[in-house]
Amino acid sequence: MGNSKSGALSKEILEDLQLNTKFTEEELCAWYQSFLKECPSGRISRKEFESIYGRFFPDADPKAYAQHVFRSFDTNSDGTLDFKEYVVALHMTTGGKPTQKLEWAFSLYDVDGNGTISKSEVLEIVMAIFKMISPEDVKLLPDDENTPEKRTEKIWAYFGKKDDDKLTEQEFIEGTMANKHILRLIQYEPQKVKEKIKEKKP
Ligand SMILES: [Ca+2]
Ligand SMILES: [Ca+2]
Repeated sequence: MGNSKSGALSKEILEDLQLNTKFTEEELCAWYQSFLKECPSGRISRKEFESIYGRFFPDADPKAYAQHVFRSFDTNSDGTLDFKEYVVALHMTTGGKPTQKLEWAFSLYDVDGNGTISKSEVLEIVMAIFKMISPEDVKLLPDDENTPEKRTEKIWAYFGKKDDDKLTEQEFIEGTMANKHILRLIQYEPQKVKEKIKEKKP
């Protein structure tokens, strides 16, 4: 933190990031410089994060989803993302091992952070995902998953859970690895929807 003003990444953070991600020292240092240009304070606030997200989804309402993603990235819960949290987040969501992605997905769905996922937490995230899908794309979804409620029912049934049951991290990760339908339903994949549209066009 003390180093954010000097423009150099502390040795400790650098070593930690090299150990926990696939990025090289050169990549991390170059990345840190551009991070500081965008965020001179060395930290991304929730508002800034929402506006960055908004730029990627100009036609949708990604605010609710962005807030959940921000919470899952802000691992020390101080209300800002520092460079380390930012890099770890990008690593987990883009280049990490499947289990790392699912660990992240678990933290996204565990809205209150109590270590288990309830059905209402699944519904909350699925509702946020639906706000990012345009009405035309929703029409292309199968009938039993074209509302947040139906989609949540389907996910919960795949996990074999009753309404008041809870999912542990292990159950969540194992269940999702064992059933690719779950993986598809818990993710937001605009690209897949776009491909479907292409297929349907004459
Ligand atoms: Ca933080
Ligand atoms: Ca929870």
